[in-house]
Amino acid sequence: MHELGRLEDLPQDYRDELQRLNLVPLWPNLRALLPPNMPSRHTRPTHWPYATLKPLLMRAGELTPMHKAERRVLVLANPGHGLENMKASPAIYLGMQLLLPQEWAPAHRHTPNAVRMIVEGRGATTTVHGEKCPMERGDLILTPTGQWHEHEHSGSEPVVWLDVLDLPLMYYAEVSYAIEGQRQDVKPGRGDEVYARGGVVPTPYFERGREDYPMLRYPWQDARAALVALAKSQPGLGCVQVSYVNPDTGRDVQNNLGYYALMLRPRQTLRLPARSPSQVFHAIEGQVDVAVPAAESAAESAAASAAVPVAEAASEHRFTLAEADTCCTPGYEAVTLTNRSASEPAFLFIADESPLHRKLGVYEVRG
Ligand code: GTQ
Repeated sequence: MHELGRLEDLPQDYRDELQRLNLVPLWPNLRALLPPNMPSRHTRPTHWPYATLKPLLMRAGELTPMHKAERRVLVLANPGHGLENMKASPAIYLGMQLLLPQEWAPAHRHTPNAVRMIVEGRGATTTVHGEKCPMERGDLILTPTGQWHEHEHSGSEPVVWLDVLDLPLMYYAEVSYAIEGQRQDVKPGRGDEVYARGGVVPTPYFERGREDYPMLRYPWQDARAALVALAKSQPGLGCVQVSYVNPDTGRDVQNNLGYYALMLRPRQTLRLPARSPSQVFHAIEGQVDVAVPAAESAAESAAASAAVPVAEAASEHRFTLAEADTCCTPGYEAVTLTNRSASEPAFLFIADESPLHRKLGVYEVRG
């Protein structure tokens, strides 16, 4: 690939004239915009241990009352994107949210899609679109775009959950905003009861009544039971994983981000192939080693952008995810997961950008 002309090669008066007229020559920037074979990625493999995060979150509970926070959240920000940009990856925002007993996080709705993965505590509920969803460890609760939601807590211990939103994408597209609202009226009925059994769903006699998001709460005990049954039924299956889907359509549960639960058998090592989407891993049960190999291409792209020291980009990243820990990995890299236990399975919650990549037509598996 031959070298292209640089900005410095152009006479100053020409450059000044271009700038005055809001014009930019492409060729000095072409390789940065369209790097050979591999996109440049700002997403760095990053680990947020719960043991170090939790005391700071609890301190936020003392320092900042609810009416001064509205949402009491510490954002898990990827340093590769700049902490102030509050992204875990190009499309994924992660936040750890704390609700203390008797607190209420007031109703609002917004354009970004959100989910909650409950980390600890009991007795809190999230009311989404009039449906009151209990929050228990490992449950996944959806807050799809535009739907009213508020969180309240009538238990006695702090409740913590992981928020996953497509906020960076919405913000980038200049469509991110929120509307404040009143306390919702709770309607009877729960999607997780209606859709409690896989394989049978309510018959849609009256299409008009059908909701885009028929199920808002995915109880952990059901997802876990599905994984255990899958592992038992298919002893040779390497990747014991389930996808969170819309039970009426079988498709991804939300528009842009995909959600999955993975079981690793005792001592199992699983190599996930290099695929285009960035991923987030959260340990629900067990301890899991995560390895992202040294990437030659990352070193090249870092050298090209000079944003990251080459040594850092080129080194292998290894984390041990303890229970309630969270990490993220960049796209186009293989990820190897190992369950450290010789006797117990480990369970991970995964979020990724697959639905978005499929819509963009850029979803890739590189092996
Ligand atoms: O709970 O509604 O972490 O609106 C960020 C924005 C949580 C929420 C976040 C939000 C929420």
